[in-house]
Amino acid sequence: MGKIALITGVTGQDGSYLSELLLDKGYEVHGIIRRHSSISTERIEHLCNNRQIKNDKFKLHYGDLSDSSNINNLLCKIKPDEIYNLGAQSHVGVSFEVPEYTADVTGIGTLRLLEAIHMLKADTKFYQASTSELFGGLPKTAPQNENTMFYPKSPYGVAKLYSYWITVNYRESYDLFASNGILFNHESPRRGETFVTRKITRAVAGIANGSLDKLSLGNMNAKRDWGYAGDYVEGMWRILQQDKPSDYVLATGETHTVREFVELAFAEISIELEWQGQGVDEKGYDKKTGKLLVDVDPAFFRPAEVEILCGDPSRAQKELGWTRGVSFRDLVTMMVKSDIEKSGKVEYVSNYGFIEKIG
Ligand code: NDP
Ligand code: GDR
Repeated sequence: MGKIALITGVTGQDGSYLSELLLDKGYEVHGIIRRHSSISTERIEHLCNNRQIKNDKFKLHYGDLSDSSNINNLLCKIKPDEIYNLGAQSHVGVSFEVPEYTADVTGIGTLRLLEAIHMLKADTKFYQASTSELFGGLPKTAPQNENTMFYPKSPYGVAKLYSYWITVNYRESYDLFASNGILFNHESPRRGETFVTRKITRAVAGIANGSLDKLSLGNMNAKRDWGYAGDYVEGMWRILQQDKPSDYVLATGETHTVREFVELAFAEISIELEWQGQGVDEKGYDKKTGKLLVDVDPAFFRPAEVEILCGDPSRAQKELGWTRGVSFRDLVTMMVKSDIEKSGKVEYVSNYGFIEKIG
């Protein structure tokens, strides 16, 4: 009989790719979805409506990481072999606006799941979606690996630090199979519209089709280690297939500035940018036409910033046999292409995702 997996955050970027992967491997996949005033299952719609996937293979349940009775009931009912805890208030910038909520869902939500496994004495393997944001504020430590000191720089990072340690603690205290994947940034055409990569690629598509004039960003000097989400969900699964639970960094080992991402994205539509000014006055112009295409809006600066992240995935390469497949350049191409294809009706995402329709 196939294994049963439960995914929190199934409607998110990673939840959708992981569902596909596990269904392909013959799992019965259960996902927790929240009640929204409008439909939030866009990324998994193709799985819900796919006639090839029998109804009993992909099931959704209402729930919330803030509700322990709901979590306990679902675990009793589903009896999963594996739980992937991907649910979170996952936006670093927004976590400064809603710190308490972020702590509850992104931090204590993990405890609620672990405690349910422990109380039910279940033989369930647990994957925690840990993050490079744990390393945050120690720039001189890059490249970061499993032994690098943590120093989170946001309420999100601090909530994830709690989740990291409570996962380790339940493993050590109660012998649970509980592992952390410390994942560096991973993106895709399904990336949320308010994360910087997708914001850039959607804006480039909007500029290409004439529905948008310019792109406004925050800190373009920040450096990130960006990979492709489809590669990273394979790593999550491999982490739970090991003989022993442990913690692994998944990363590309390369780092690039936000500005480099912007330049490559515009190059996809044959625009070369020329930069003038610095800091909040920095502006990017079309080298050929002189048109202003990129500027800086201080509204997108964060109260504290993580300047550089670059992961060292050697352990995952050696022990999990995992490597990233898609290069940085191919990732940019994939995302711009996808947004151009979708850009019949481009919407502009303003500060933290309030959507203003243009045209
Ligand atoms: P997304 O923001 O795309 O998805 C987050 C998911 O969490 C959504 O399904 C969302 O549901 C769900 N969620 C939010 N709040 C709750 C709640 N209270 N109860 C239950 N579910 C909730 O994130 P990603 O897919 O990009 O990331 C997956 C996980 O990995 C997250 O935990 C993130 O913090 C972590 N991570 C991500 C990295 C990345 O680069 N993508 C890197 C490292 C870690 P809804 O659709 O209803 O909003
Ligand atoms: P991050 O991703 O904070 O790394 O968290 P995000 O794409 O939001 O920011 C990356 C960097 O870009 C800078 N930046 C901007 N960011 C946004 N969102 N919008 C802007 O306009 C903008 N301009 C510049 C940011 O300041 C930052 O330095 C993501 C999330 O998926 C987390 O859940 C995950 O844990 C980490 O990646 C690893």
